[in-house]
Amino acid sequence: MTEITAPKSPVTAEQFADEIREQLKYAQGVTVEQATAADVYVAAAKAVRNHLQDAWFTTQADTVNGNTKAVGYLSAEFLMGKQLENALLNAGLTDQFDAAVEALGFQPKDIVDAEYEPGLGNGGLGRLAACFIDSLASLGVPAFGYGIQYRYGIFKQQFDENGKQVETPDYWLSNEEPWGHIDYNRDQKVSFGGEVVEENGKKVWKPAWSVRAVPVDYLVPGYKSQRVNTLRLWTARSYDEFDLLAFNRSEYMEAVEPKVKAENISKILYPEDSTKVGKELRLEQQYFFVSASLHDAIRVFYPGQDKPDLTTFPDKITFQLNDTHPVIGIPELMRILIDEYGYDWDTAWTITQKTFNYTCHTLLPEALEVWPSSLIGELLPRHLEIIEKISDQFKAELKDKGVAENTINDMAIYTGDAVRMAYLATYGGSHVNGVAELHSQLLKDVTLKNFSDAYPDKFTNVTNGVTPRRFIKLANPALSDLITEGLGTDKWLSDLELLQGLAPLAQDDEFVKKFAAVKQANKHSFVGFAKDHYGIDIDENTMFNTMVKRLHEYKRQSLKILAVISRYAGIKNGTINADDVLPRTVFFGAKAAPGYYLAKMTIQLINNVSRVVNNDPDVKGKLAVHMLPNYNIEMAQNLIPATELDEQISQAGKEASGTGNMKFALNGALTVGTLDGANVEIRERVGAENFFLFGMNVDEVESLYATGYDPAKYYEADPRLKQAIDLVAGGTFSEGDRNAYAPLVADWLTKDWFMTLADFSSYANIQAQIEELYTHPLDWNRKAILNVANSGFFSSDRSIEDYLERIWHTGPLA
Ligand code: 4GP
Repeated sequence: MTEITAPKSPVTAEQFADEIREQLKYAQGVTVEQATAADVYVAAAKAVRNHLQDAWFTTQADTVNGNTKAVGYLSAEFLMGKQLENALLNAGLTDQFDAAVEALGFQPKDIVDAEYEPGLGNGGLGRLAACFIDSLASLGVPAFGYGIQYRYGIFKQQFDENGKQVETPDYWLSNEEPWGHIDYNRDQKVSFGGEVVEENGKKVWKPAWSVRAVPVDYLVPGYKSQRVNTLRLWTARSYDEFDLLAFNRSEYMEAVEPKVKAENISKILYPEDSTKVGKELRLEQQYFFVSASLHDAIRVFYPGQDKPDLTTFPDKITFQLNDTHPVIGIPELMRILIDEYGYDWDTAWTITQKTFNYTCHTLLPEALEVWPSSLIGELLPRHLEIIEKISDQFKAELKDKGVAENTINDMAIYTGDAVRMAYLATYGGSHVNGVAELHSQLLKDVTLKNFSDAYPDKFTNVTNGVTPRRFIKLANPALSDLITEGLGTDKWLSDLELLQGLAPLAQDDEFVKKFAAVKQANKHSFVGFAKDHYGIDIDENTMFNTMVKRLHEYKRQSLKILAVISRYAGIKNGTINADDVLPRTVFFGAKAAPGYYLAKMTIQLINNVSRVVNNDPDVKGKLAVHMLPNYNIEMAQNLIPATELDEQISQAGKEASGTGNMKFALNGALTVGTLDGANVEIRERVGAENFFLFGMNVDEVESLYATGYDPAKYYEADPRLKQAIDLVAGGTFSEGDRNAYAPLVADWLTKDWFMTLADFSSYANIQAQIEELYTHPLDWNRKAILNVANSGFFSSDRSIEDYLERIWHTGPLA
C-alpha cells in the first residue's frame, strides 16, 4: 500500500496567495489588477484542487491495489451545491484562503459567491447522493460516484407577473468550470439500437449507433481523512462530429445531426422527481451512464487485462443503485459478462447478483419506473432478451419456493408489455433498502410485500442522513462555534453523536441566550440575503416559518397555504384578535415539475396569496408570506439556519424519509409535522415534547381510505377551512376571477387524494400551542437546543456506516 500523502498543505496564506496569482497569470491569463471576483474564484478553485491532487492519486492507487472493496454509487443525480468552501474546509485551507484573497484586494465572500451552483439533481435523492459521497470520503471508504454531467441542470425558476412558474435553462457550464478534469483518454463506447443475430450458436448484438462517453472527474475530498475519492460524471460526445459530404451539399443542419443526436444524451436533467414519465431519451441517459460506469470499473480494477477474472468483480466493488434509474445496469452487467467476456449464464448471474444493491426512495407506485418493452427492444434489443430470461428464471425460482401462481404473475419483472425496474432491481441485487424505518417497513408490508415474503433477508433499512460539514459548519458558522464552545471540541463534525453533550446546556440560561442570539443573528443575515437576492423586505422580529422542498401534492404545500389564508381571513374579519396574533413570516421554496399542472397552480396560488397578504395594511406586522424563487442548495444554506419553525406536513405514509427535516432540526428549528418518513425517528430522538405532532398516522389514513373519504365533509365541518377555500374559489387571490383556481378547488373538494382537508383542523389547532411556546423564548430555545443535541444520529456518516455494515460489507482503506 502506498503511504498516505496528506493534501499538499498546510501552506501559509502568503503561499496560497502566490498560488492564486500563478493561476491568474498562467491559467487565466489575467493580471491581479485585471482580475474580477469571477477570475479569482476560478484561480482559487484550481489552487485548492492542486492541493488535493496527490491525495487523490494515492487514494486511487490504494483503492485499486488494496484489499478493501470499493463502493460504486450509481446515481442519475448528484446535487452537489457550490464546491469552493467545502473543498477549502476539507483541505484545511479556509483561513489561508480568507487571508490570501484579502491580500489580493478581495472579500472572501465575494469570491465564494462568484461560483455558480451546479444543479445536477431534482431534490432529495440527488442531494442524498452528494451527502453520501462526502461521507464516504470523510470515512476513508474507497468510492466512486458515477453519474452524468448534464449540460443543463435543473431548470431555473422564475415567476411571471401572474405568479406562475417560468422555467429557464440552467447554463451552468457557460463559463469556465474549474473543478472537473475531463479525460478524453479514458472514454467508453456506448451503443444503442440495431439487432441481435446468431453467430456460431451465440447471440451477437449488432448495434445501430454508438456514442462516446467521456468522463469528467471531480475530486471528492474527505473531511480530515486525507482521502480524496472520485465523482465521475459522463458527458456524451459524437464519433461523427461532422458530416463533410452533407456540408458540401449545403446541408448544414444535416452535417451536424449525428453530433447533436449524441450530445443530446447528456444534455439535460429530467425535471421530474416523483412522477416519472417514460421518455426514450431518459432510458438512453440511464443506459449511457451505467454502461460506461460498469466498463470503467472493469478498466480500473483489472488494468490492461484482456481476460480478467471477473468472478472477483463483486470483491472489488459493490454497486449501489440509487433508485430505479440505474437498474438497466443489471442486464448490462449480464451482457458484458456473457457477450464480452464469455461467461456462462449462471456464473454471470452469481456475479451480477452479488454486485448490486438497490435503494428505493419512494412509496408512490407511479414513481417506480416501468419501461414499455417495445422501447427497450428498440433501444437495447439484447438487454430485452436478457431481461426476459431473468424474468423466466425468477418465475421458476418462485415456483420452487411454492409461491402461488397468481402471486408469481403479480411479481413479474417482464409482463410482455413492460419491464418493472424496481422488481428487476429487487431480484437482481443482494439487498433492498428503504430510507427511513417507516418507509422500509411499508416497502415490506405494501409496496414490495410479495418480494419481502419470498426473500425476507434481502430487505433492510438505512435511515438517511445529511453531512454536518455542509449543513452545519458551512451553513451555520455561528452555531458551529457555539457548539464547539459548548462541547469544548470540534470533533462533533466527524462524530455527530457528540452533540448529545449539549443536552445539559439546555438548562443553562446563559447558553440558551447565546443560542437564541445565534438564531437572531442568522435571521438578520437572511434578511440581508433576501434583500440582495429577491429584493424583499423582511421583518426579522417575526417568527420565521419555512416550508422548502419540491412541490408535490403529497407533501401538502396546500395545507400550509390554506392555513395561512385562514389566518389572514381570521385577522381580517376579527375572529382572530389582531393583538393576540404572533407575528410570522412564512417562507415557501419549491420547484414544480414543468408538466405537473396542479403543482404549478399551487405555486401560483402561493404567489398570489403573498401579493394580497403582504400588501394588506390590516395584517401588516402580523403576517407575511414569501414564495422564494429557485430553491437550491445556496438558499437552503442561508434559510435553514434562520428558520425557527419547520414544516414537514406530508400525508403519513407518503414521504419516504425527508432530509430537510434533519437539516432543520440540526440547525435548531422546531418541527411541526406528521408521523411520516424520518419525522418519526426525529421525534423519537428529540422527544415528543420537543416536536409539534399533528394529523393522522398511517393506519388512520388507510382506514379512512377504506371507509370512503369525502373531503367535502371536512370542508363543511371546519369554518376556518371553509372560509379559506371559499376565498380561493371566490377570487380573492385572482383579482375576482373565480375560475383561476377552479381545478385546484375542485380537486380539494372532490378528490383530495392526500387528505389535506382531513388533516386541516388538527394542523390549525396545533398553531396555538406553537405560538404559546414561542412567546416564552427561553422555553422555545431550550427545545431547539434539544433538537440539535439529539439529532446527531442524522449524520450521513452514520448512514454510510449502516450501509457498510448491513449492505456493502466493506470499510475504510487501511
Ligand atoms: C426522495 C424522497 O421523496 C425523500 O423522502 C427522501 O428523503 C429522498 O428521496 C432521499 O432518500 N425521492 C426523490 C425522488 O428525490 O426523485 O424520488
